[in-house]
Amino acid sequence: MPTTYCLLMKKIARSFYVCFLMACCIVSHAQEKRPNILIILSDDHAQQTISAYGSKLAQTPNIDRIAKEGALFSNSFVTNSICAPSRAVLLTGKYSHINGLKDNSAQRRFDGSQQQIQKLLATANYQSAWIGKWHLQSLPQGFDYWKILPDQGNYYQPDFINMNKDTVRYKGYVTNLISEYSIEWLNKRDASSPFFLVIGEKATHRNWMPAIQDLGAYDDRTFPLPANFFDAYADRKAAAEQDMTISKTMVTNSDLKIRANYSDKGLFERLSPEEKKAYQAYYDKLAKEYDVVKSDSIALAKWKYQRYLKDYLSTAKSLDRNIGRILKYLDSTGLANNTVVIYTSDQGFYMGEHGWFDKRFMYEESLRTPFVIRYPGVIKPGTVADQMIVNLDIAPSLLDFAKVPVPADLQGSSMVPLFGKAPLIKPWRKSLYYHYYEYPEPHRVAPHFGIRTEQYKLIRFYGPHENWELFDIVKDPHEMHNLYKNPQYKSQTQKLTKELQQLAEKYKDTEALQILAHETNQ
Ligand SMILES: [Ca+2]
Repeated sequence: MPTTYCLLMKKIARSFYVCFLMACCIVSHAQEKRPNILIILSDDHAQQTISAYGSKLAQTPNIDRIAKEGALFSNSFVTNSICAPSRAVLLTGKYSHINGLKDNSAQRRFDGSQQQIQKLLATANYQSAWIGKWHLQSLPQGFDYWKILPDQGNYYQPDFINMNKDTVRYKGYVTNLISEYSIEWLNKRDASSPFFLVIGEKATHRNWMPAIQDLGAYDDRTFPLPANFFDAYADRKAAAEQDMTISKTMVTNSDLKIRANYSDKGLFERLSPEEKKAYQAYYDKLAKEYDVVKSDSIALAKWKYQRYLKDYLSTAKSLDRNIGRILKYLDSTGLANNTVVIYTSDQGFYMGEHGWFDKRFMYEESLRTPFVIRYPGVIKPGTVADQMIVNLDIAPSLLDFAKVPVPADLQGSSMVPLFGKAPLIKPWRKSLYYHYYEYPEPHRVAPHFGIRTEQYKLIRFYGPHENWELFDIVKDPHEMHNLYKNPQYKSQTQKLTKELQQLAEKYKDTEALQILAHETNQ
């Protein structure tokens, strides 16, 4: 009996040991397989200015490198083309009407107590940080570390809010500082668990103040004017009413820095005496050019367009250089092989199309946003994916990469199946849903919602301009011809309206559904 008892105990002990070893093996395998995740999220950086997207305006070698070593999404979009709401979509994987942050107003604070990507990743032992532009009014919640710019932040000598809630002013250029603090955190993190880091860039937000070394970087260029620069907005009431044109809205002494006031408080107060000297020396020369064209409205608009592009692209130059710095850090530390790197922007931007700067409209230039992603060994280098992705898809994709279950209330889809390792279980979306809210200030863009398919776009403006717009974006890629009242498109319009209704139902957008219901009852 004792012998049998001993043998039995030995057997049980051995089984436990084997189970223990298996469990260890599973845990270590899972940890080994869990990649680090790094998102570089810029602000207002248009696809039209990125060479990986075919731009001839500028070279962006470091963004291009991510695309070349990974994948470029040629059809990447946002759900609400404006700064703070886009960040809230990234964090929650939910539309603005669900996560609660519909616009940039200071009164509308993001509710950080809700479910967010960093909190979900923490369940798989991820350490998380957000460094740089945040813009959500309420302070970050659920991150192990953060260091953020207050509101929009400053380009020179910016303030950062630290985790002890102190606001401290730092010496330097914002894009360089954000890289420095990101690398500092990467160096000091606990290397035994994977990381999730968002580098929130201020560039290329208005008023486009380049680093001193990049002043005049594009002075030898004359950029081609977009074909629809002098758009008269026929049959597009909301487009006619906006206040975001280069010719009228762009401010000469702040946006274009011509005869800027360097002594008062304001946009230029943070420049050091040496930096002020460099700015004045550069922009004073341009004041003479301005004086030559200022009384001719057409010549002035064209001149402002050139100046806008030069300052914007010069600001983007530092952004791309700093992306290179982060990529080099990943190479030199050996982290590159097990890190998902994403470069994207909070939305697209107008580079003179329709005569505009800024964003907001559901038209292509601001609906689109760059999205390139690298994950060695998983994403085949040089992949170009043409499926329609939206920023809603980022959260579920990251969870998928991290092998964390995706909660059912997330409204996007994981892009991971698109990388070709596994067959698509369900067909990818053929249409996307959009809803923009902020009105009237600052740019008087009427609120609207709509649907975009591979060929058509149907938009319903409401509030000040009850209006429908329909575009054939294959035949009319610049969206100049509103076909809504064209009888030839009647059945197509009916089909799209029905699909728009279905998407509003799917995404639980009650405000849009009420507008559509009211219309049907009339
Ligand atoms: Ca933005």
